Amino acid sequence: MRNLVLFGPPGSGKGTQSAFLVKHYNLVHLSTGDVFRFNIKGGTELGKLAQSYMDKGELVPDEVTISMLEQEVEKRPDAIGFIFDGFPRTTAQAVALDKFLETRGVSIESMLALEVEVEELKKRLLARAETSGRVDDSNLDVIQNRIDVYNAETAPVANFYKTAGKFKSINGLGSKEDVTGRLVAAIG
Ligand code: B4P
Repeated sequence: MRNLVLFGPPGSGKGTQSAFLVKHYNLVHLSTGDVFRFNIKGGTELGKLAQSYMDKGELVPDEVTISMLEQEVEKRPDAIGFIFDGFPRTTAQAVALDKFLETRGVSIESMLALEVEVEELKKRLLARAETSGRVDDSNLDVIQNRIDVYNAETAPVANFYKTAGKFKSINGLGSKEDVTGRLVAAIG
């Protein structure tokens, strides 16, 4: 089973690149952000809870996110592998994911970390806001908070995969196709 973690700051291209990689490798795409947005749209209790954090650029609490992620994996017993997009975002989530996969006799193959400088991230998110209608993309203070939360809580997750020898750094600048080419070369 091929399980990949696509990692990087907000706007680094995780969702964009996942769309290509799932087709290329025939994997299931699991974006925690997409699942939260689906629930917000549907007005579920989970959606209401998630929205109160997402609109401010904060992370949704670990226990909620971890249990949701596990349920999503369990819905796909047919999968030959997953792309985890936007998960794990904290070290506690990374530890929980490892344990969960271990109970299923599988593991993460590698973490692919998209590296993009801050000014480019802001530019991309503000451009997306024009069409996405996402509250968390349209306000520069919220974007800055998302980047700060990433640096404080999410960036350290890379060390977890570095220690395990599974970390791969990918230059996320350039055209979407250029970035895809680098990812495919790194995945092999
Ligand atoms: P996500 O949905 O994961 O949102 P994101 O980080 O903004 O998306 P992504 O990185 O995939 O966007 P992309 O660059 O592809 O998370 C949203 C929120 O959900 C979080 O802030 C948090 O509140 C919550 N959440 C999610 N997961 C969680 C977890 N595990 N724990 C707790 N909370 C969680 O796209 C950005 C734009 O850039 C697009 O417009 C795209 O077209 C453009 N772009 C991409 N590649 C480009 C390139 N090479 N050149 C130019 N533009 C490019």
